Parts: sequence; structure tokens; C-alpha cells
Amino acid sequence: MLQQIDELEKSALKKISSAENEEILKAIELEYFGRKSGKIGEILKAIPTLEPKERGAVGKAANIAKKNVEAGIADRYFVLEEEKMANLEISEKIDVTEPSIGKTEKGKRHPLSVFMLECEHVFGKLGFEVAEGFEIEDDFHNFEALNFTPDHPAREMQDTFFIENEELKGYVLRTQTSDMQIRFMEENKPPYRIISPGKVYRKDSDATHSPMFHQIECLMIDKNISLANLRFILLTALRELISPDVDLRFRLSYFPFVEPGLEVDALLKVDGKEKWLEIGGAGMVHPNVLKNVNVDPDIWNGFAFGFGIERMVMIKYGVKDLRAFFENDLRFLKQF
Ligand code: FA5
Repeated sequence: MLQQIDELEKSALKKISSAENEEILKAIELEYFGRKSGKIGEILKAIPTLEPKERGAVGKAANIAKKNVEAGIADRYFVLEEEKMANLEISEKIDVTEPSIGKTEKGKRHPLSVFMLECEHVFGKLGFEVAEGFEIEDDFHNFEALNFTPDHPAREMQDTFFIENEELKGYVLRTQTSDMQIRFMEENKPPYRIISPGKVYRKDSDATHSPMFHQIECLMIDKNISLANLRFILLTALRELISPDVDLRFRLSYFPFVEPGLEVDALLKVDGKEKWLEIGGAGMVHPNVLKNVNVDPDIWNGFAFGFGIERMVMIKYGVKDLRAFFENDLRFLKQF
């Protein structure tokens, strides 16, 4: 019986080590450990029928053989799995340099994305860093800290998508990138020079208004800043971004977070004729806004402006309908 166990173990280990795949190994496992007629089980079942003096030695040998065969199977599964993974690496390898089959076209960035990157580059040269914000914003950062009290009529101009869910009550899809003035100032110490491009949302839809559009915010806070600094920065940037002969004019306007508040018009050539076109809002940051972020308005002051990116790109390329940017018609997009 002891010799039989020894032979059984040897032949099992031999078969296991030459099992080429998991299926074969599974069959071997069944042959030795199958519930009904597994060879190891048969031996263990036979032990009680042996002479009592033989039982101890046979039982011990059978259990050692059982453990060795089990361990052999487990090791082989591990080796087969490793081999499989190594082969996957070869069989699924992609040669990225291989030429494609058929006609292919190279994609490129969307004109709005290109313009935003150009803004980052141009303002970067003027010493402005980029601050990125969130599209889902709380009422405090979108409105309240910007001096819009809860019942302020200026909220009416920026009707947006409010979230009704109880847990998220008070959150909105932000209506303006001006929220980043607050977020950045909360986290950093003055002086500040930032731009913040991104998506904003309003309840608007026509040829010049979209429910989702892009704005770029600019904030400069330092000592003794004036509207002359605003004009210089803006004109320098727009001359590089749009055209060297852009000119600017300011009209008085109202935004709760600036005083004075301005509407900015740019003089541009449209269809060969010069025209003043409104491009965004601006102004000197309101002392209340600085107080809301613990910046002392007796020491620090500055300007902010915010422009619609679609508007700028429409002006730059003479696009008549803003919706064209979002229809993904390749005939339109390929022109840029
Ligand atoms: C604002 O959003 C202010 N946050 C701008 C600002 C910043 C003022 C800093 C002062 C200081 P306004 O609502 O005017 O302002 O929007 C700014 C620009 O966004 C507009 O001039 C226009 O170009 C663009 N815009 C507004 N609504 C839409 C829309 N629905 N679709 C596309 N562009 C829009």
C-alpha cells in the first residue's frame, strides 16, 4: 500500500508538471481529487479497511501525498497563469508606429479650446497664472460673496439651472467664471494675477446665446491699481489674440461685484467695416468682495473682467451663429 501511494504521488506530480494548460490541469485535479472517484480519495477511504497496525503509517503517507499533489497543482496553476499573462503582453501588443489601413484624417483641437489655450499663453506672458474652477458651484461663490444678496435683482440676469435635490439644494451650474475670483482669493494671499477660463451655464438659447458657453475671467489685485492698468492689460492681450488694430471703449454699467462697473466694447473690422462690439463686463473689484475673502480694501485694490469666449471667437473669425460651435459639423470645424 505504501508503495502504491508513492507511485501514485510520483505519477501525479509528473502529469501535473507537464500539463500544458488550465483545462488539462483541471482534468488532472479531478482525476486525483474528484468527489466520486478521485484516486487520492479512494486511498483515504480504504484506510479503515486495513489491518489496525498498518493504518497509522498508510494514513500518514496518504496525507503527505495528498498535500504534495495539492501543492503541485496550485503551483502549476500559478505558472500557467503567469505564462498566460506574459503571452497576453505579446499577443495584445500594439505597434503604434504601424501605418493605418485606408484613408485617415488627423484630428485637431476645437476652435474654442484653441482660443482658450491662446489666452493662457498671452496672459501668461503678462504675468497671469491660470486658476481652474468647478462647473457645479454653491450660491455663496457664484452669487453671495460677489455681493449679490439673496434677493438681488441682478440675479435675474443670470438665470441658471438650480438643483432641486434636497441634499444639493443651493448648488447651481455656475453662471459666470467670476466665482473663481472668490475661490482663488480665499485660498491665496494678495497680490493676485489670475485668469480662469471655463464653462458656464444660463437659461438662454438663440443665435448669440447658448445654455452652455465659455467665459474667461481675469483678476488683478495689487496696490494702486487703476482702470488704466485694466485698459493696458486688456488691449495688449486682445491685440495679440484677435487683431493688432483692435481698439477699446468702456461704457458705464452695473455688476454688483465691481465699482465702477463697465461694459467693454472692442472696435473691430467686420465684413470690411469698423464696428464697436460688446465683448464683456469689467470694473474695479468692489471693496465688499475683498472683505468677503478677508483682503483689506484699504491696502489692496484691483480690476476684474469677464468675457464670453464664443463671442471673441465669433468676432475673430466672422462666425454669425454661435450654435455652429456645438453642432460638430466637420465642414464648419475644419475651417479653423
Ligand atoms: C458676467 O458674466 C460677469 N461675470 C462679467 C464680469 C466679470 C463683470 C468681472 C465685471 C467683472 P455678463 O453676464 O455680461 O457678465 O456676461 C459676460 C459675457 O458672456 C457677455 O458679454 C457675453 O459675451 C457672454 N455671454 C453671456 N451670456 C451668454 C450666452 N448665453 N451665450 C454665450 N455667451 C454669453
